[in-house]
Amino acid sequence: MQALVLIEELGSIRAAAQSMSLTQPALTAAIQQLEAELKAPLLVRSKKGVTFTHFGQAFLRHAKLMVAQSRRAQDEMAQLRGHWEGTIKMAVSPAIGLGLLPQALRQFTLQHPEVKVHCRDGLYPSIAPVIRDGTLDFALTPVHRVDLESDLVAEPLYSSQVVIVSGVSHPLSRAVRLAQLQDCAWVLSSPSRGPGAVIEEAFQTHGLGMPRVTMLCESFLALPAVVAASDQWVTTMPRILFENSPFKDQLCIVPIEDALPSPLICTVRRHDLPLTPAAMQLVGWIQHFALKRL
Ligand code: TSU
Repeated sequence: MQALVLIEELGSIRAAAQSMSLTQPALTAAIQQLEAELKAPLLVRSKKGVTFTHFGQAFLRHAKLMVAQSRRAQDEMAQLRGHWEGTIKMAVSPAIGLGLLPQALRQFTLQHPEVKVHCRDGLYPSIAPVIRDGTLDFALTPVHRVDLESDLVAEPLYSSQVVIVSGVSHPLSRAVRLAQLQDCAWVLSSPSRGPGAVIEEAFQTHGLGMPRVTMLCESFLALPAVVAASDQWVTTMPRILFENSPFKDQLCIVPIEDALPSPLICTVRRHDLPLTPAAMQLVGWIQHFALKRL
């Protein structure tokens, strides 16, 4: 099962075998044995590489969850015995990555230097599939509570502050009403249902039509640079991203007086996969620093 998960992740049987310190023929034989047991072909091998059959894709969903469960079970047993080792896999939103995470990780790694932390960028809902399949232990991301899928649970941490940002020479960089920004070219920082959609919500609340979205930029590394490079775009971003942007001197906060929604940042996990003791401690540090902000 682990091999199948690695084949999908790494894109080849050879790479998966290498990463498991097996020979390619040994791994191929193991997969053939599994296919015989399941009476179904899982993989199609061709010159272009390896792909999953529809049996393979269905089986992979179970395999991912079982591999993740087994990792968690082993980590939990070790941690309950007082051996603080294993891995925590999580995703964070930009506001968390720049705000609470550095302090929380500092405390956590002082306490548990042997626990590996695997951290990636991610926002709900795009991150939901990898929480659902067990790849991630949890994500720290804004969530619309009404929008949360029923197999996930979200515990609120704090509300993120969002600002409207343009390049310094944008003709409407001093606008004070949302209505003035109605004809602007907007860069959305996430698809609808993500926190970038706060601007759509704000326009609706203020009785305006939908904003004119000309670009979707899901890279928070690129977003400030893209907006800074042009005098035609406006966007929304968490205030902390603006404050810490290397392009800050080419950007400005548009001083809109109409209220903008504040995305609620939550810890999101599968409802039936409890956190390991180590993951609980890391979340505990994040909650600790979230409370100190309030
Ligand atoms: S954050 O979740 O607070 O980082 C966030 C991301 C993107 C937007 C608002 C807030 C637009």
